[in-house]
Formats: sequence, C-alpha cells, structure tokens
Amino acid sequence: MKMNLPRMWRNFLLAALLPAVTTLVPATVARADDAPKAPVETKEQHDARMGWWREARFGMFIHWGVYSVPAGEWNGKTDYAEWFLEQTHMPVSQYEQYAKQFNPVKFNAKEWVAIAKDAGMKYIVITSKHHDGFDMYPSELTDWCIKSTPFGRDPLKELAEACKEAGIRFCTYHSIMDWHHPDWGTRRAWNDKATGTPDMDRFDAYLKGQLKEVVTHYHPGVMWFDGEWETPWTPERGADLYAYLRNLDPALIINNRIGKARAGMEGMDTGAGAVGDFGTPEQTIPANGFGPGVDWESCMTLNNHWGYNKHDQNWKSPTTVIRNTIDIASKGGNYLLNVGPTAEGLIPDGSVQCLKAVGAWMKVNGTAICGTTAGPFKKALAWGRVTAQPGKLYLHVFEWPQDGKLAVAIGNKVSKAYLLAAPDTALDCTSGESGAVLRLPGTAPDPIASVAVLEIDGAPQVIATAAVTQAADGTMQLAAQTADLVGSGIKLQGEPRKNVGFWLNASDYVQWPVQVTKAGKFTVTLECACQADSAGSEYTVTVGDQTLAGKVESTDGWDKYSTVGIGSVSIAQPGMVMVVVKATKKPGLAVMNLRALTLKPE
Ligand code: H79
Repeated sequence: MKMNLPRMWRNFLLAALLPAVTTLVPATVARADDAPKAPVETKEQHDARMGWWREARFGMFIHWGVYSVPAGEWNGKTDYAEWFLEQTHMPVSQYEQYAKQFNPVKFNAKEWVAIAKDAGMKYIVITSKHHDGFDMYPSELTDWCIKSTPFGRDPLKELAEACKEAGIRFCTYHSIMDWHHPDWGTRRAWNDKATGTPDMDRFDAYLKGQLKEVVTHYHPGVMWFDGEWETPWTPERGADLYAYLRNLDPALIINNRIGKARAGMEGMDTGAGAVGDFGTPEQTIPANGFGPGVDWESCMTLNNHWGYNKHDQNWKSPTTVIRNTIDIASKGGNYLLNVGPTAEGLIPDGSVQCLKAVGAWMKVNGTAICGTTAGPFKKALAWGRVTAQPGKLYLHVFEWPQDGKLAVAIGNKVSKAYLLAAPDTALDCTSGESGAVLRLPGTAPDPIASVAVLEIDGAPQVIATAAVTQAADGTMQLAAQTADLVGSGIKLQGEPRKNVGFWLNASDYVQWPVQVTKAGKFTVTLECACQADSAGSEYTVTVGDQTLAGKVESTDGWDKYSTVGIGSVSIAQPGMVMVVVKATKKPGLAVMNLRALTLKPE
C-alpha cells in the first residue's frame, strides 16, 4: 500500500506506543505445559539453519493476488494495490468477482525466476495469501483460492519447481490477518459473506491447516508472516504457531511477525512476545546494524506499491537499489526487494529494467554482497560502505576520491589490493598501525559503486577515529549528526537530520568519541527538547570517568529546544575521551530530543 502522511504519522504513534504496551505482557509467554515446543537448538544448529539465508543477502518479494485485476484503480481513485479490499470497503461478495477475471496466461515461472536470478537474488518470497485471504495455490480448505479462477494452474508449484531448477530458494509470505475468513477476530463490516460469530480457535486450526499445505506441498525455505498486529492474534498463538511449524519442518526459517513484539515499521522486536528468527524493517534501513547474532531483512517496494498499480511509474533508480543493497549488507542485513506482477502474469517493465541494471552490477561485484557479513565499522563511512569475509574487506566506493587516495581506518597489514572490476591489476596500498591508504585509479570503474578488495591478515582492527575535535578556543561541539547512536529505536530526525530522536527505549544511548588536545575544566551544556507529557526523564552524561546527572524539563514541544547547564568536568590529559549520554529514568513516551552537547573551557 502507498504510505501517505497521516498513515505514517499513525505508524509513528503506534511505533512509539508499542514498547510501552508490550511491557504489559509477561516476559515469557505463558502456555500450557503440554503445548508443543519448537525443537531446541544449539547455537551451531541455529547457525546452520540460518546459513543459506545469511549468505543470500538479496531476495525478491512478490505480491501477487486478485487485487492485480483492478490494478490499483477504483471509482476514480488510482492509489490502491493489495489493500484494495480494506481501503475501498467493497463488499466481499463483490470483491470475490475479481477472481473470475484473474487469468494470468502470460505467467512464466522460469522467466520470473530468471529475472530474480539475473539480478543477483538468491531467493524469492511470494504471497501464498495476503490480507484479503485469497490463496495463490489450490487449497483443500477453502474455495477462496486459485481454484475459483479460470487459471487452471498452480503458480506456487510452478515457481517452486523453477526455483529448484535455477538453484534459488523458494519462500512464501502468508498473512495472519484475514479480511475474508469469517473466523478472523476483527471481522470487517463489509464482509457480507461471513455469518455467525468469529472464532479464533477455529481460525487458528484453519491457518495451521493451510500452512501445512504450503509447507508440505511447496517446501518454502522461509515462511514470512504479516498482519500480526490486530488484537485477535496473541503472543501465545504466535509461540504456538512457531512451534507447530518448526516441528513440521525443522529447517524452516520464520520471520518475527509471527509474534507480537515488532516495534512498528522499524521492524525489530522490543519488549515481550518475541518469536521468530529475524527482524523485518519495512521500507526502511536501520541507521546502523545490530551486531552479530541479530538477523534482519529490510523489505522494500521498487515503486510506491507492493501489489500491482498500473498508474505507479515511480521506480527506484538502479543507483538507489544498488546502494541500498550495499548499505544493508554492510550492516549485516538482507534486502528483500518487491515486484508486483500484473493480472496477466507479467512483472512490470519498470521493475524488469531496474533489476537488469542491478544484475549488471552484481555480475561484477556480487561476491562483495552474497556470502559476506557486516563490515567492521559501526557507522556508515563518508565515501561508501564496507562488507567483510574472513581475510577480506570489500570497500564499496560511492564517492571516488579526487586525489585517488582512500584512507581506511584499519590497523591490519594489507597483503593485496585490487578492484573487482579489474582483479588482475594490483593496487598500491600502504598499511600499518596508523591505518591503510589505498591508491585508486583516476576514474571509478562504476559511477554507482566500485568495489576494491583488501586482503588482510587476521580479524579487522578498527582504529578509533574521533568524530569531534577541539575548536581553537578549546570548545568541543558534540552535534547530533556526529554521534554514535546505540540501540534499536534511536535515530537522527529532522532536516537535515539535526537531532537525535525516537529515543523510545530507555536502554538506547548516544556517544561521541572526542579527541582532546587541550585538557582542563569544561562546562557541560545540553541542547534538548521535550513535550510536556514526557517530561521527567533522568539522564547521565559521562565524560571519561566522570559522570554528571540531569533531569529533562518540558520545553513545550518536541521541536522547541532549550540549552541547559548540567555541571562541569575535568579532563586531566589530552587523548581520546568518550562522552556518553544515557537515560536512567523514562516516565513518558521518549527520553528527549537531543540536538547537541557542548563542553566549553572554564
Ligand atoms: O505486504 C506488504 C504490505 O501490504 C504490508 N506489509 C508489506 C510487506 C503492510 N501492511 N500494512 N502496512 C504494510 C503498513 C501498515 C502498518 C500499520 Fe502498524 C499496521 C500501522 C498500524 C498497524 C505495524 C504495526 C506498524 C505499526 C503497528
């Protein structure tokens, strides 16, 4: 669906409120002793199960269903897609008629799989069912499925087979929320086909029956849930379904939307009710990664809709898609990029053209994406991004240096350096404790991103670089833009990203490594904003080994800043000092919006 401003605002409020709400749920989901449990795994077994998915890094999402028949248009409005039924409030009996027009005779599974594979994608995730409840395979449990169309074929079977043949993984998306089924707990008023009282236990049995069909007939590598946020779906049902599926197929990988702990569109779990194997940021890329052991996948549209919309030609450029792929891989995540095929069975040309350009880049540089892990740097670098493999760093250069010199803040010895576009030409690279400097040729082999490989001895040793240095008068200005943001929710906001916001988790924090050249005594002030109903948060500011404490007062708005003095600190000698702001108490929605911290010599 297209995200308009009011919805985004609703999302923000919901995302903001969610952590507070989930803390009301017991930390471990209480279930009957005899309830089925997921197979117990050692870390090694877990790593082995996640192995193919972690290596893949790049996949194709496919949103395909009967909503592709109206193609996003109804009654003069042209902004619909897969949320058509909910947004138009069309009676279900009328919506069902679209199934009779769904006859995608041009569908060719091998072609779709080739489009994905040629783009460098290693898996596809297709909607076995979206929120409208329509199954894209012949289910024995309902007629509201591909059987009620003139299309006498099984798209899931054809795709699963084509994937197997091409050596890429077949996966399915299955919506929990179901606007069509009479037993889904929050039945829509426009569901004129449903009678009786909704019964979630019956719904649960129906869902399990369908998932058993999907798992046993098509063997998806991932089961991707969605639509978990409505109240009829509970943490208990999530945990129970997770156990059910993992017992059905112990190798199955399941996303976190099977549970109830997802914090809004940021997609990561906060609070209780967490189940599943990976987090699911939607239409967004986390500012930084989450460290080893936290698996996540950013899903994104190629235009403004998931399902087919014939009016939407707002395609992302190859530059955006390629740099997103790199950015995500450099932070240790996967990129699941969507296409919305037509009711004829074709992937729109705008998508195909973009994916072709991505494929051309991946052909040369794919080894710097697939099978790599996050790079060693905690934050994005000014010139590009870094991914890693044992003994190798892949430098994805977005901004080609004018003087041909690329400084890389690692202390390792570099034994060999070359471009993936010219692997036989060794590049000159000096290395040592003060960092590596790579000499690049005059022009970039690829204006979107050129990849240089550094072969290094041992694990990468990052040289700490100070974001902040002292001004001539000794002042240190610690601006939001230069901070390390640590945590799952906290991020820069405002234009141009001028403050630290979304400080909804009290455990998130902010820090600056500061290079002190002139030691002495400093007055510490903080520039922050806080809405009245969130006032009262308490925080500490730690400078080296000294800690000051403060309390956030209302400034009458999240965008009304005031500067408050919080005390003074002494820095005994020059060197690297860490300045950290942490929350110790958060009675309201957020800790504060933080614009800057200033240390001024006394
Ligand atoms: O399948 C695609 C979309 O149809 C579906 N997810 C992608 C993969 C999608 N459903 N809803 N949205 C996208 C946006 C709506 C988000 C909200 Fe919420 C649901 C706002 C309030 C409820 C999630 C849960 C975000 C905040 C709470």
